[in-house]
Amino acid sequence: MTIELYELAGAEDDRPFSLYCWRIRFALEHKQLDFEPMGCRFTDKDVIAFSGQDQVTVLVDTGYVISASWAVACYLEQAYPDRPSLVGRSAEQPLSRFCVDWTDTVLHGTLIRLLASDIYAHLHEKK
Ligand SMILES: N[C@@H](CCC(=O)N[C@@H](CS)C(=O)NCC(=O)O)C(=O)O
Repeated sequence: MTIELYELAGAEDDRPFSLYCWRIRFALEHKQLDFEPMGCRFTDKDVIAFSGQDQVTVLVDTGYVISASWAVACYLEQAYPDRPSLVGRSAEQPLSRFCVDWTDTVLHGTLIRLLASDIYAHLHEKK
């Protein structure tokens, strides 16, 4: 069964722009797991209503529905222990969590200033 990754997309499905979902793309690539990208627009929340909330990141794997990138990363770590480790499995996890918090509070603010106009230019007519 294919892993599905729901992520924000604009006019082109192959230009997903959620920084949170990028993390999970990197995680899936790192773990060499195939996945199906599922585009979702800002105004198209019905697509992810099954997850019980209204934001991406959402990952579906063998019937499991996981939302929020950190929870998804931890799920992948537990579900695929034979694949290369990304966030660590015990003692290392707090360091990974620190990196995530730093990325959220420091790096995203800078990145979004660089990306915002490009995201706007590629929005779908549905937004
Ligand atoms: N903590 C969440 C962040 C969720 C989030 O902020 N998602 C944004 C995309 S970057 C979203 O879905 N925005 C659409 C909206 O709020 O309508 C995660 O790590 O996945």
